[in-house]
Amino acid sequence: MDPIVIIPSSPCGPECEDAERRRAVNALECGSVLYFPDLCFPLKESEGSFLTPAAADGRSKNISYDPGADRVAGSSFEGSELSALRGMMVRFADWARDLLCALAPEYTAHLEQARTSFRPAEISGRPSSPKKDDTRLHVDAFPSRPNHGRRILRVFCNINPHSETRRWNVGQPFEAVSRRFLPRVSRPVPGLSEILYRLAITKARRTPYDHIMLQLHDLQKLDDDYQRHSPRTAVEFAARSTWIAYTDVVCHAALRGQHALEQTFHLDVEAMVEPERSPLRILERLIGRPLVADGRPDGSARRCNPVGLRPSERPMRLESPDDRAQHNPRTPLWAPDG
Ligand SMILES: O=C(O)CCC(=O)C(=O)O
Ligand SMILES: [Fe+2]
Repeated sequence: MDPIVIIPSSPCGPECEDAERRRAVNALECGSVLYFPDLCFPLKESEGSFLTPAAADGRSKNISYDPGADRVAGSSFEGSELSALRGMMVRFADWARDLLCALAPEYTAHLEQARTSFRPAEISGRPSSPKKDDTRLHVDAFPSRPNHGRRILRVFCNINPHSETRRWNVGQPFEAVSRRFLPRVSRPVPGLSEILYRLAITKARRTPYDHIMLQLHDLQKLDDDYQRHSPRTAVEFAARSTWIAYTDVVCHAALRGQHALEQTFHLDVEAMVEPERSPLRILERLIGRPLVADGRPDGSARRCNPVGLRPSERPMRLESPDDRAQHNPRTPLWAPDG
């Protein structure tokens, strides 16, 4: 798998063959970042004035637009300036959706638009706690927004007006990350998912999948040795370029850069061309049990059959050496929440 796949032309253009499009979607689902060096969201001339850190209120990392509430948060702007900023973000959200639909028509009916974000601040040198620090390698998982296995698909544009690149590191494939950190994933505290939901700390109940993804995110960011030594590829995304990634499997760190737009979409695993590439299915294969049965909206359980795996793919038991001393070794460390 290539960490980065460069797409020289727009996927919407007539010059792009269907076979090329399918190759690109396959690479995306396998965990590559699709990079469009010659494609970018067109800003209006008047929107150039938004490209200043002063556009943000200083309290939040990014300015965000919530399509459900039709509201911008995290900006210092007011009145007509705020409306114009909202207009830019709504246009970017539409542009990002059109791009994805042109690239992957099979996703069209299933894309759920989540937040849009505008990032006018320089990344490097920004103070942050290690868990919130996106300059450290991580896969994305949102603490307050459990997604029950749905994919996190994101479109980024570098809209820097001074030709400055945005620098990322892209780390190991998701399965390697999982194999490294799963043995350290602790059992969820019984009942915690329900309490967090009732206190409105989370927008939905965390499923076992959400618990594991959050732990992978935190364990990665908190592991200094991993941050220093794990394999990675450095990438410079040029000014006026676009990139797309499933950031729940692409291990990434954003090191440097200023002025970007980002649009998040969610997608059901079943809407993928190859659902087996999803982090949900990869984790279920490694662990040997369903991980969202509790969280499925219809309450149904899905079967997970690890039969037929190669020896290297045998289900892992989530145990740490400490737990082994205290528990029957046949008891998995991990058990359903509740
Ligand atoms: O701002 C960026 O370039 C990416 C930061 C990041 O890790 C994220 O948004 O998940
Ligand atoms: Fe991230």
